[in-house]
Amino acid sequence: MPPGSLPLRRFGHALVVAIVATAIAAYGIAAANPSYAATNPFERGPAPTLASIQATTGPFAVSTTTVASSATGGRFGGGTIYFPTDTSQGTFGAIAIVPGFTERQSSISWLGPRLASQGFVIFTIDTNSTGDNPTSRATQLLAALDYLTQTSSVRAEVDASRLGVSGHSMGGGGTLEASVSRPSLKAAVPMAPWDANVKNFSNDSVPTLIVAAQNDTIAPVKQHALVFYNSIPTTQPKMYLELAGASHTATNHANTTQAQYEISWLKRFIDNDTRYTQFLCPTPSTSSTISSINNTCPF
Ligand code: 9J3
Repeated sequence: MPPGSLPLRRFGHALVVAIVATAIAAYGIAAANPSYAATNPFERGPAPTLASIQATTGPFAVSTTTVASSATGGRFGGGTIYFPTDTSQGTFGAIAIVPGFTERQSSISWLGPRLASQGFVIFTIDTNSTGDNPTSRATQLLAALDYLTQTSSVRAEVDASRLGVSGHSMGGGGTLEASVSRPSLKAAVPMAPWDANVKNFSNDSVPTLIVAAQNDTIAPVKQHALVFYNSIPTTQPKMYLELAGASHTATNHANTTQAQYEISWLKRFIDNDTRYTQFLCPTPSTSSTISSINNTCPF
């Protein structure tokens, strides 16, 4: 027997002992806690149903806290954080949402309680100026996420590795631009996106749900939403949801069609929660509220 074999064999024994010990420990945790699943640590809330994703309020109670514009160092215009009060399940994924040209938080505020009550931290923001362009809105969205995870009073409740962005109109253009700037984002939801400078998002790798409005005369889909959607590679998870008969500001007010697909999208890609895949794949059909719908299932 070569001289080196004994230490090697000893090391091998130690490794086996370690593996067995780890397996016993893992089994012990699983046996002691029936909710411990070797599946998805980011899953939050009960198994979804069509009724639960269409409901105006989800299973989590929500509180709010405001961020003054004076607290941001000029990086964005302040905002409102909507957060689940139950922290017993661990941290939550989070998204920042920015309004459009001339708009303020009131244009997006319905999404705060709607999405947070499903188990996300939602930061609706104002811009420094209501005239800021999409590129500036992108920078402000990312600054808001940094504020949320590093400085805000709820930072301990936010999982900084599971973040997303959303916005309306110029804020939707900003959402797409922010995705290109920060590919580590897990999801993006541009709403009636408008962007005159950037039309090609072939370098966007963030799973993106574009919510478009069929009768949008301010950001016509053939010059904006559809162009952006088609420019994202078909190898990426992406989805195009066009609200039937809707105008540019359709997403400024609560609507069930947007909510059910947006909740499913955020759950699937921010929480990696495949319990929601059933609402996204196979690609849903058009309906009385959906004039066009497309995506890159499976996911
Ligand atoms: O943010 C938006 O609603 C886009 C509106 C728009 O057409 O801006 C033109 C300057």
